[in-house]
Amino acid sequence: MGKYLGIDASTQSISGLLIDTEAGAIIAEESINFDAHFHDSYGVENGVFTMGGGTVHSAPLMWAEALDLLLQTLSAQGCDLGQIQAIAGSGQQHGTVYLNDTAASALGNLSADKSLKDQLAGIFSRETAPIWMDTSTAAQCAEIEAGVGGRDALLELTGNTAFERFSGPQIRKFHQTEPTNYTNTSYIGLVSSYVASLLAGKLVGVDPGDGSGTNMMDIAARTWNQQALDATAPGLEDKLLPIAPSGQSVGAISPYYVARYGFSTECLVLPFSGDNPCSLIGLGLVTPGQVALSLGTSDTLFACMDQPRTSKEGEGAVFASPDGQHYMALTCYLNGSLAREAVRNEYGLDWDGFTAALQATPPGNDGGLMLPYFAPEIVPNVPEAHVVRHHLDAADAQANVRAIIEAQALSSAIHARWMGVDITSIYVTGGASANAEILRVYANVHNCPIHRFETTNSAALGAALRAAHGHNPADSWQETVGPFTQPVPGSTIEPDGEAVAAYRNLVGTYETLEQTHTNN
Ligand code: XUL
Repeated sequence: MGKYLGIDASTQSISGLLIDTEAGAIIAEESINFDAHFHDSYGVENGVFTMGGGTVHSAPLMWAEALDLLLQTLSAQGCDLGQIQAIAGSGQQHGTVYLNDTAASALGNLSADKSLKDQLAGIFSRETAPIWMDTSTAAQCAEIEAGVGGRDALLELTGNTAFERFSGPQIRKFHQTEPTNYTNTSYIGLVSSYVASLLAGKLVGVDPGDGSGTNMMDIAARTWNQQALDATAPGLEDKLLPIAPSGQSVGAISPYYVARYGFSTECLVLPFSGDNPCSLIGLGLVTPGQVALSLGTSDTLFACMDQPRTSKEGEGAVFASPDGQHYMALTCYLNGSLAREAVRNEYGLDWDGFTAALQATPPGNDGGLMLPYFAPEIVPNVPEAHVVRHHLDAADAQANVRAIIEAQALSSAIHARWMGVDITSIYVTGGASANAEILRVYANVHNCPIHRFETTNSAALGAALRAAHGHNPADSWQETVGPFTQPVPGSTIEPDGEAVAAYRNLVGTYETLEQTHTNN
């Protein structure tokens, strides 16, 4: 029992979330927005540099400056940082940070009367860090897949096919385009391990959760895979630290933070993980079969799996869970709110009208189906936007409302099969989760209860819970996450037998329609 800090180093901001496990409550939350504080000094927009040709980078020195500002702000707000027993964190996934041979000693000799920025400006062998939004490495993806014996071989070894944003293809591009700077790089870390290194005052390894997003880690063994490293860049193993188990402290916080912000000398630092793996914990998904669905701009489905199952069709990514035992499946649909709003606008409805349309139409929509690709879709792979209506009158507003929601729910069931998860409950978050009629469709399609979950910052919360568990490893994960991950009281929606049967019949028809109109 005690106080634990979770830090989320994300694309547009760095946030801190402090929990008190005795009270079962979040006791402080603060966020530093990069544009608000550093637009002028670094030139970032939305936290990044958009450099053309799909290249998107950010500034690791800015992240260090922002960390100082975050801790200063928390302390100025009256948070007693001296009571924090452990810190863990979360980082935007895949981004790589390149350090030279002065980094280890600069981190180890931080002086409390100068800022991190003033002391660390010289540690980089590359001033900028490519991040997850970078799509410039298609050639390197193909080369890495070929280098390990093909796409399926990489999938088998690492749990994922090569993605442009993943770290390995980004490292390969750096080696190819800046060979001297690559040679002068002593250490390559991820956003997560870099921020952990700042706090620990020493270089910290990448954890399995974030290592899974590199195309370089053996997903089952949770160690770097030599074959994948060889296919990525020469001498890479010498620039990486061993994978650091997510739950094991890497040591106490650097004396810099003790002197400057009043942290306890006993405060432990745990390895940071990726933001999605941390969200898995922050949403309470520590048992296989638990699934969370975020209904946002895009819709994202997260699941806790007992095995590192993979999708040959590229329906999703697989990451090791930072709980140290399980795996996380992540599937992202681009046509989330985007498509719901497109239908709402097309028929001139407000959200009440949208809800009324769902209430007025029967489950199964009398056979009317829609393929809702208002924008190109990730899952299934649909490169060009196109909307298909099947036994559905385009003039019938109410039937079209039901069709878009049923399409999204049916697609979420079809493309969750690769996860091999027997879905027992779904926690739903995000803007559209406020709509009980939408959730009812999901309950009936998946034939399981749906619970609404009000998230704050699930990645930072997950990080704080990881810190708590790392400090109290004898507690079960369920005990650790339970008090912080309860559904909204009264929000549970149970499936209805008749509607479940209607969808059981419809899912095959939808799948055939989808296959007819897509590449899958
Ligand atoms: C996941 C991904 C993003 C980043 C954003 O694969 O690229 O979700 O982690 O923070």
